Amino acid sequence: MNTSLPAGTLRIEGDIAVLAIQHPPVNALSQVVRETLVKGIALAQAHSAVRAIVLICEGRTFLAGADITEFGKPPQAPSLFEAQDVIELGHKPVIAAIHGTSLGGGFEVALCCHYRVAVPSAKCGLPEVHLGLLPGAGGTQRLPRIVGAAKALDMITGGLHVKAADCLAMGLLDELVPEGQLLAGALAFARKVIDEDRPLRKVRDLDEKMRAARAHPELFADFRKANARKFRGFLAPEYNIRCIEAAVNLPFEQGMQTERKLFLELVAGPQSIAQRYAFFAERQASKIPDVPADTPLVKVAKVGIIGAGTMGGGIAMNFANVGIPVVMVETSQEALDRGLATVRSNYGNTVKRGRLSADAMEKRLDLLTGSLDMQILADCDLVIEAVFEDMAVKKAIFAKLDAIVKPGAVLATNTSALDVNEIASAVSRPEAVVGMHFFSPANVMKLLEVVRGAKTSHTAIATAMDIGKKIGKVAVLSGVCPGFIGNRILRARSLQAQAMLMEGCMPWDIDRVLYDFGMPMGPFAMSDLAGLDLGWSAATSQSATIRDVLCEKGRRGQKTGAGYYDYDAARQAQPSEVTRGIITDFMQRSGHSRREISDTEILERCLFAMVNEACDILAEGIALRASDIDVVWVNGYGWPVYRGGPMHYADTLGRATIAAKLKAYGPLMGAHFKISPTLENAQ
Ligand code: 3H9
Repeated sequence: MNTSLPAGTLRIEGDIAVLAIQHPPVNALSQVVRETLVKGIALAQAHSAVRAIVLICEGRTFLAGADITEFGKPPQAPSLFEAQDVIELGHKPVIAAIHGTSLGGGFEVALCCHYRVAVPSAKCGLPEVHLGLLPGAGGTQRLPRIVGAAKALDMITGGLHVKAADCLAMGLLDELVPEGQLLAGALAFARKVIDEDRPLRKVRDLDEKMRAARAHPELFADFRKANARKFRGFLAPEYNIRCIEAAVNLPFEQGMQTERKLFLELVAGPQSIAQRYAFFAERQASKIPDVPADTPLVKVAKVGIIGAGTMGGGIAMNFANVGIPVVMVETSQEALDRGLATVRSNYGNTVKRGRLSADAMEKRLDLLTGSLDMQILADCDLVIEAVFEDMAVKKAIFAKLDAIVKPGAVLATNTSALDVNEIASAVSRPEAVVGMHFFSPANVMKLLEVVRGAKTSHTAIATAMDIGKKIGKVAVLSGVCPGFIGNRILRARSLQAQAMLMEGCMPWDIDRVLYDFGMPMGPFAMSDLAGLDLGWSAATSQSATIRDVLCEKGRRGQKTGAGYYDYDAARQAQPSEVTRGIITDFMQRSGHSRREISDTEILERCLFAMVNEACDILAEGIALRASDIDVVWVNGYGWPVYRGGPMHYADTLGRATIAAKLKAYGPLMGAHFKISPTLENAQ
């Protein structure tokens, strides 16, 4: 018997009912899915022949969570709780059959089922924390009852997607069934449940693991302390911890009430609103209006990288990590050996930390080869140039590539600021040239700016965006301008920060304000980390800037033990009297006098200058949409995601308010500063 439901079907096969949900793309728990669950389970329960129910999903995944687009809108019946109760409190066993990702509300539904089976490739998790939320459908109460409080803290505050084998080991799954045979495996499991007359197991009734946690109340304080740095500024991790504490200390129903109260507070708060915005902004960034989704792609089976320095090596690791062979080309054996050794040592550190097996490391290293001969790049599908920022050098390399690399390949430059059009002018096929700007360390940072030149083809853009996703990056399209989206905005901030040094601020005053706002570090700490001598030359330096003087004195950043800050042996930064002296001297020489600058002024001038530049970037069409700018700053520069990004932040304050403030700062913003027309005209 087959019954059609609003988002799926109920099929009865002898004494087993199969409720199959179908709600593309990810089977999110929208109103129709909840209705389907309630109706489908109730029908199966009412059917006299049915003795067990299998809940399965069509398409690429099991239920991937609540429908995030419904948050903030009036609730529509039935609620998720109703659907869960129909399952958990029903009188027939329900078996969740999981493939793809069972996440958030989707996993919370699975936890209400009496048994759970999955294919080995499946993953389960409660990732709500990444949306500034907590699992609000019983996840914080049920999960610890199976895995214990300590593991629940890790899994929920980390928002981890846990592999099926690990879920099985923790008791979250009852059985793994062969890949590709989920339905057959789930039916066989259901058969066992019926034949062995297994009980209706309800997670809510488990207490053993909670008793064990009650004997160690210090667990929570220790966890908070150990993770204080990681959770800095975020509200959701703390709320998740409180819920798990409630699971340990309170009866189930009371724990559920705590969870509900804290969930409602989070979902209405500014942090979750910003993080949900960031979730959709990231997905939006991959869509380019004039590059259709079906644009033919170059199949990237082999990658060439020119330059085995820090950047080249880091970029190469991204491809080896996903099984794509990479060849790195250098000009000297020494540089090549050094580059390959750095990659090996980076992988070695990951193995030491237990995040990669030695076997997997060797497999990745096997995919990485080196050469001194550019001819080796002839059969590459994608070549990425990652040498130092010198236009003449880059053009010479591209001219050579043009003669060597097979037709149809994509030729990319990792420049962080140079004109991609000029680089493309060195080849006879400018349509193949695209910018792929990775951020340092390139094997870690998630952002990839894909830079579209005037002649870049749709295929080159689509291939760069697609391969970016495959190597785990968040790719954002930028037009050509100095610094592209990210560094151009960074420059606007740096100009204000530098100007304020001449008005009486010290680097650590400015860094502190931006750190307290939620940035991982301020501009001066960042310069020290990158190295002050980046783009600086001892031969031409004439003590014209504070940086010049610092570099001339050998204070070139963290690597020399001193820059804007002094560094101790553990690389801890300390305010520096030497730097203070240099700045004071500069102020006197240039006739500047000191004035009191408030933290508010520091913050506003830095951030509003960024917003202003971002508005120009948008108006010029360098960024496709405001949210792309936010994606760049969140993923490439550590803008706190709970504040959405500079453009989202501007909208929360009101663009007109920002324009008014900028006008009020007037000449302080600098002789060349102009309020962006879009900001000026904002209502
Ligand atoms: C929750 O469950 C709260 C409960 O605890 C409490 C409730 C009371 N809703 O990422 P993709 C869209 S909170 C709506 O590109 P992939 C997405 O926008 C939720 N839409 O695919 C995109 O749309 P478009 C907890 C969603 O294969 C399309 O689906 N769950 C949702 O790379 C494809 O997405 C999560 O946090 C959603 N929940 O990755 C899981 N999910 O095509 C969030 C996706 O128009 N989702 N969309 O751009 C994910 O992590 C990934 O989407 C997933 C698939 C891993 C599932």
